[in-house]
Amino acid sequence: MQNGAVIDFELTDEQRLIRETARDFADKEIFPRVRDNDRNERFDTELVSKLADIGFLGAIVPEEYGGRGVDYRTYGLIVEEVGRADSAMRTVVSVQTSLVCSSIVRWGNEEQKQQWLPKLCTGEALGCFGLTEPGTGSDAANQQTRAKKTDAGWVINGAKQWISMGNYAKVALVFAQTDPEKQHRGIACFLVPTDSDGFSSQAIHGKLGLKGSDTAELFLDDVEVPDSALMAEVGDGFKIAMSALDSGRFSVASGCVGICQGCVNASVEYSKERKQFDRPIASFQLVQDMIARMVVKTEAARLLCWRAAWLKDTGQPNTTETSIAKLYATEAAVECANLGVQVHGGSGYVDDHPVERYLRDARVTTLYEGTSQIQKLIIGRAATGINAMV
Ligand code: COS
Repeated sequence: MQNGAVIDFELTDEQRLIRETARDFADKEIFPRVRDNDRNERFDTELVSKLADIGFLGAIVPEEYGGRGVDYRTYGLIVEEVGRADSAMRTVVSVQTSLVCSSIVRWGNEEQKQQWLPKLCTGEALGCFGLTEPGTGSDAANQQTRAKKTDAGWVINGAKQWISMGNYAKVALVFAQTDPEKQHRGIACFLVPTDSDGFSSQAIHGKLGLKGSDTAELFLDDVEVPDSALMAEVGDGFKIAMSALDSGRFSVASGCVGICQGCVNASVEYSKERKQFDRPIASFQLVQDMIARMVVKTEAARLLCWRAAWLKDTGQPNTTETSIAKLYATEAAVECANLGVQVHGGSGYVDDHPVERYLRDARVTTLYEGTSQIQKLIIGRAATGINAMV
């Protein structure tokens, strides 16, 4: 503990109210549409607009730029509720808020903030985060996209892979290498309007889950941007990416708490209704074992997220604690969803119940925004002082 700050498990009245609003929105607006969107692989832009209208895109952005100015604890509560209803919509919230908006808030100049944040918060513009490439995943510093200085600004060439909202975004944060010899210290981050000449995208289909989410490959073919598109300094790009992921991993983790809670809720309800051997299956010890395991994982994941949020809200270093929350919550979501299907038996294998979707949607969370293995290496490095990544 620093500065005499203490973790308070009580939510404030405002936090309770926002959580109730988010819960209500999730139940009334998202849940009724999620199965159809999932079945039809539909990116529901109307629902995205509703998320924006209620203030859930860019909630942590200061009010002067169109956000709600809430703290991370409150943001996490919103993300949990959205994630309980639909991970595809939760991905929209996470990418827009954590990867895009929080980067501009922290690293953008006044002009860039004025240009993009109000539009991102109202949903007038979606944003995407162009870090991962076809050949560059965990080794994020090894960017193959190149940015070359010209008299008029910069020319960018390269490709980006697995980019959420890449087909709908109006602005892309594009990470590009300016001088390969400088390695990660040569990377720059650009705010690239997606209607720039030479910028194109292609949808990626055939995903296991997140079928209601838009996923794209981006192509940058001699894309010209002015100097004003550069965010912070040349060479700050890697730090921008890592700090964005500090926020993004928290958001993914909070969404996974929502998946875990959704599995508990669905499993408790189903097991009390479903009868076998003349008794509700909830009365069987082996079913209660599965439910108890889900409950414990849910609570533990939530508390790890709240700890990470508290560190962020009190301005303390939190990269390791965010990785701990991300690792635990994402693995917990996969385990809870798997247990949820087991509690539901054959009924859990079809989409009349949410658990099969939870399982498919949870699976990507141990991959994106840093695999579980990357989180372990970050945690292991912090614990031992030895970098096992080189
Ligand atoms: N915030 C700000 N700066 C950070 C930071 C953070 N959270 N973490 C690291 N940095 C800075 C460091 O301070 C260091 O700065 P200097 O160059 O001034 O020394 C620089 O970034 C390099 O840091 P580090 O040595 O930790 O980098 P590594 O090359 O060891 O990082 C990992 C390797 C694996 C941690 C990183 O590449 C990573 O997170 N990979 C996963 C990428 C990922 O999550 N991809 C998913 C994309 S979104 S779907």
